[in-house]
Amino acid sequence: MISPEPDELGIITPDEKHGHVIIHFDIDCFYAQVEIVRNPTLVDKPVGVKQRTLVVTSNYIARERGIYKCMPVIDALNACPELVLINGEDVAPYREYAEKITSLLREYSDRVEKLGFDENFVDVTEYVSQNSDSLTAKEIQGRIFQEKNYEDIQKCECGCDQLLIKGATLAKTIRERIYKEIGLTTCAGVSWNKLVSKLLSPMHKPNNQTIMFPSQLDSLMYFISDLKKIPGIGRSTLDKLSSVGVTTIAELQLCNLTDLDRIFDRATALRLLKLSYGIDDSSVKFFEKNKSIGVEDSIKPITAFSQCKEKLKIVLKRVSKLLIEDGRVPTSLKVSIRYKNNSGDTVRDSRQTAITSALFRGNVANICLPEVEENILKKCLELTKKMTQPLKHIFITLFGISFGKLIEKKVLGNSFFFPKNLERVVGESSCSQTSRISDEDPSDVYLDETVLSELPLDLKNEVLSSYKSPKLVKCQNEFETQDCPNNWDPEVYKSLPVEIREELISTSKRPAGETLVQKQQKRQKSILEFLCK
Ligand code: TTP
Ligand code: MG
Repeated sequence: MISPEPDELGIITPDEKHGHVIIHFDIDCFYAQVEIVRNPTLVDKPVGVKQRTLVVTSNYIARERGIYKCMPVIDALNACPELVLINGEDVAPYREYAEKITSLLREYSDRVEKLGFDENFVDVTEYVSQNSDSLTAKEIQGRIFQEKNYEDIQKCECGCDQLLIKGATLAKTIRERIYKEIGLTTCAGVSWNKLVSKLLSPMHKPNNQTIMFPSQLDSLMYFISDLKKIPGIGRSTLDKLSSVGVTTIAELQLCNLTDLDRIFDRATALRLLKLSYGIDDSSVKFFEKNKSIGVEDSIKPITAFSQCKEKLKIVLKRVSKLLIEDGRVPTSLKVSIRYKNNSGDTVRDSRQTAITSALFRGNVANICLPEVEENILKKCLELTKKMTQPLKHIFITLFGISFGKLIEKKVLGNSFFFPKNLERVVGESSCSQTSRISDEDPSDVYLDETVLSELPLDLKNEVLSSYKSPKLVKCQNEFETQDCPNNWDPEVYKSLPVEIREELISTSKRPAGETLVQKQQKRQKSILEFLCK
């Protein structure tokens, strides 16, 4: 053994700070539960969800009858002939439910990090600290790792135990809400770091939660034992470790950094050593919307280019639904195909192109309009053509359409201009480049330069020529979804800070303001109608 390096080994001794409360949520038999919520008559039946030839998950009744994840359909039906099998190849409903859960979790923290479809980390430290009194419970909710009595557990000097206990109360409350409001049962792990919470959450499946305290960390890592169970240690890392005879957590703990330096860079070596001790200082990431929205469909082979449009249309309809739910406007389009190349190998390819957000006329829901749909299909076909042109024979077995570079609708982004008496509001909000607008002339029209620049040239000229002397302004901030009073443009209203909105409401009640606003709204309506022609 080579001598340890004290500075770095100092970092990996189990003395990390325990100031955080991190909950890992995992939905029980996710796809199967969603199917049961959608069809409650299935509740007492063994239910499996299949994709192609595999049962990708099943409810716990089916699991008791021998069904396991990714079991071949044939074997599953042999093991449990009464199994109700549901086709789960369309993942849209699962996505919808996953999003419902994420948005509920976001009520408790901005730090909500998705892990796959049905798992989320939530850093609830701030919520727990701010709601400490209401989370004080007589007893610890859920189970304690290894069924210990809290009284027998060595208490941590930093006082984090109480914070974690309150975190467990919160985890229970959240799980109850998910069940009541969305209909799904979940498991949860409560601890001070992501790794430990993730390792704890499946310990009492289904519909339960597990908490652990820092003094139990060594026991947890000893109990887990298998390196494969540590998230963040993937196949290639496992192979490298096994090449030097390391296959268990205990063996990894015995390594020193210099041993690991031979096969990993220093940062990776350090991270691995820390993980083996249950130390994970990665923070829960801030919630981030998906970077792209897409759907892929396996299809019966098609052998002529003329058949592509019909298939692409089906995929486009599905992805459109997701896009509308999301609400952001895409500015890139990608088409993927799986096909046989000229050597007869099945391969995948994709091509993408930029699209202008003006295509959607300010609202992504317009993707359903026949002419918009047709326009996008045309682009999809062009991309498909680029991929299939070199082929001697067409043999396509999958189509995918994905929209990317999604942008939030900007302030005024789909209203094109705003009522003049918003000028002060605009000045005070984050539209810093907006010029101050005079109060005097009610006939003034203010057009959003950014939106205008996205229009095709002919439309842009038409808009500009429709108004005597339009003033161009640039707005850059993005809006949150909020309620809007009847007499205001919702998109503009949504962009404003709460206090400004309150002021706005009172301003809009003044008769003089009302007339001006109404005038401007009329104008706004007409321009929108003009654009929707
Ligand atoms: P998991 O969380 O692994 O499983 P689960 O939620 O069904 O069951 P558990 O109670 O053990 O948490 O996966 C989440 C969903 O992902 C699952 O419902 C179906 C889907 N899935 C696949 O599509 N392919 C796969 O190979 C696996 C394992 C899951
Ligand atoms: Mg799950």
